[in-house]
Amino acid sequence: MLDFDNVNADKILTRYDIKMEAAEKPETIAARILPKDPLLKKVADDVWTLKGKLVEEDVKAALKSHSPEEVIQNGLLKGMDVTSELYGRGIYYLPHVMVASDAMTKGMKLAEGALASGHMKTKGTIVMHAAEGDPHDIGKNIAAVLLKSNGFGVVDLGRDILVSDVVDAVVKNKPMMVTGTALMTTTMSAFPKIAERLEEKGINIPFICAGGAVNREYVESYPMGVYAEKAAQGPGLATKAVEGWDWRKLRDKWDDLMSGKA
Ligand code: B12
Repeated sequence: MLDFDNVNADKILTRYDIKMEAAEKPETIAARILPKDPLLKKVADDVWTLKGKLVEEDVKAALKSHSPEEVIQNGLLKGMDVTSELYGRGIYYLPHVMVASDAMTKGMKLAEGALASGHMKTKGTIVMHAAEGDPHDIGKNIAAVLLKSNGFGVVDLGRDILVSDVVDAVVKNKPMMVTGTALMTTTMSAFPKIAERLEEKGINIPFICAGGAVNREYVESYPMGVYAEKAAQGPGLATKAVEGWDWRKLRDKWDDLMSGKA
């Protein structure tokens, strides 16, 4: 049996990244990301400090003096940004991410409700999904809210969606754009299959692909694929697609678009 009482902690493998970064407290890291406005900061704090019980009340309070878009972008999403940063640094673990995302989703539902009446006619329809076999949908959900809050109509198919169901939904809804999210190396291969089947049906629309499993090089290796790194890039890509940019132009001008030059 191992005798933990006599273990010399100094002789145990040390992760130097965590040791060095531990000098910075989560509050200090958060302060760099959080908004200054006290009401929006409260909303963001509810997300990253995992206070899901308070989020609805605080979102309602913030909506009295801020637009739903502001509450989403500068409140809820800032809270999620802090969570991602803490997770990336090894300070937060998976359960923290899950609880924070749950708090964010609760707040999003309320803020989205306040948005709905503002956009009766949408700028265009977008079909969204998380790849076949992939249960990771937090990023897709954020992207969907940002697209909706920018006036686009979203048909959200959900997560773990069969390649054939994505293709059928595109045929049925005739969107101006389709998106896919893949966080697992085992699921990203669904994207070229979707592209191939869409091409066979003569469909030629931008297919925005995102998620930690893919990168720009991979996404540009199949027809229609256009890479997105962050949810906040969705509305910019969709706006250009509505203006008539096809997937080839979105690829060519990608750097300018992302740096705000296009
Ligand atoms: C949360 C999480 C889960 C949750 C998912 C909950 C949910 N509803 O999404 C749960 C617990 C279910 C889960 C399960 C698993 N997970 Co997991 N999970 C994660 C974790 C910690 C965070 C993912 C996340 O939500 N990030 C935050 C969001 C905001 O990021 P995002 O989705 O990438 O979105 C950003 C961009 O990609 C972009 N974006 C995304 N979509 C879109 C769409 C558009 C249009 C646009 C413009 C932008 C955009 O915008 C966002 C940023 O602004 C990651 C670790 C990591 N570092 O990513 C592992 C991770 C993805 N999981 C992993 C694994 C392996 C699993 C499991 C297989 C574990 C297991 N052995 O059981 C299972 C899946 C089992 C199954 N097949 O069902 C691996 C994948 C490894 C790989 N390369 O294949 C990771 C990387 C962990 C690791 N380091 O090993 N997981």
